Amino acid sequence: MTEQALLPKFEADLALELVPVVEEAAIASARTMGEGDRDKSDRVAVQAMRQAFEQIAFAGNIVIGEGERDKAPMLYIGERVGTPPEGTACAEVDIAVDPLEGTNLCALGTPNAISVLAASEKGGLLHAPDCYMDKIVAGPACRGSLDLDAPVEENLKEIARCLDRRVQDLVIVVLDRPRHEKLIEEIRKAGARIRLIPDGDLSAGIAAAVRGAGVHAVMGIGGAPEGVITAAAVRCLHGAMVGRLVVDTPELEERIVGMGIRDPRRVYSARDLAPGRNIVFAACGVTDGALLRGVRFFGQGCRTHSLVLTMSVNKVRFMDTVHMETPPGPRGIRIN
Ligand code: VTB
Repeated sequence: MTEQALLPKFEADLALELVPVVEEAAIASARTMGEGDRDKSDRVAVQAMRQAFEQIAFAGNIVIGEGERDKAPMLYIGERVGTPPEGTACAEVDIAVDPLEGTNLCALGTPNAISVLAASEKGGLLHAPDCYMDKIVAGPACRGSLDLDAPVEENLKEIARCLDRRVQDLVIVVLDRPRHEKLIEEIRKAGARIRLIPDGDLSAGIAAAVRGAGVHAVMGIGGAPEGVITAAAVRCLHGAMVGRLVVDTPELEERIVGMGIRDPRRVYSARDLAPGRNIVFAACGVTDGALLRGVRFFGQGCRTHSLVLTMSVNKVRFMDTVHMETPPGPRGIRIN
């Protein structure tokens, strides 16, 4: 359960310190955009993110990362990151990372690849297994109205009612996967509009939790680790989310129970997935997307666009940063 909360000032300071971590991972992977090598794009993002963590004077503990220690050389679950200051007591911070969310998107140069992390006090983020999660994500108006066990049409009617519009006026994001054939058919039958995405249900979830992004909900099955990070953002944005692990084999069920999850079929809310009192969420665009611009390189550096959310310190920050590689020449630094 949630241990001692961090101080709000710590949350605010940490948020700003964590921005370079997603920025560096985004810059490194953006350099590989379009190379068609998703593993390389991911690898350089992980490397850059890990190095950037070292610059922060804190005691970070990876709770969602690249996988188990023996399979992931870096940012594995349980890895300690950061450089805790010597001689002073330092609050432990749990961290969930996805150095490159949408490896294919980056490898192909298509929209919505991001580098992302969430941080909270110890115990503030569910240690989700690397399996699938069935989810519905929507904005604050839909809190308490989403039901994973209800027919698709009913959820859509509820979302439409909460948003004071007709079902036909809704845009629902769904990952383009064969497993969603029935879901897509039911959304179509109910009359809502659909945006099929090749990858990246995490950034779609953030878009659904804010107004004006042209997305009203995300429905369907995606990664559970991405689900926890989405929940961290949703909590900061006061949005609505329900999720349930997809447990389809006895082996997986055993693994999940072994991880301390008593009821593998439990329906989680955003608060259950990210119960922390202090939450920091940071994302940086790799390729251009609905919410964030991708990394733009120019002669003497590059420019990044990040989103930073904090929960107890209620802030949504967009950060537009010019990274200068060398001292600018006589013509100065280009900023757009
Ligand atoms: C989704 C998607 C991610 O994984 O969570 C997906 O949003 C789920 O796995 O970008 P499948 O690809 O097996 O459907 C990603 O595609 C990659 O992490």
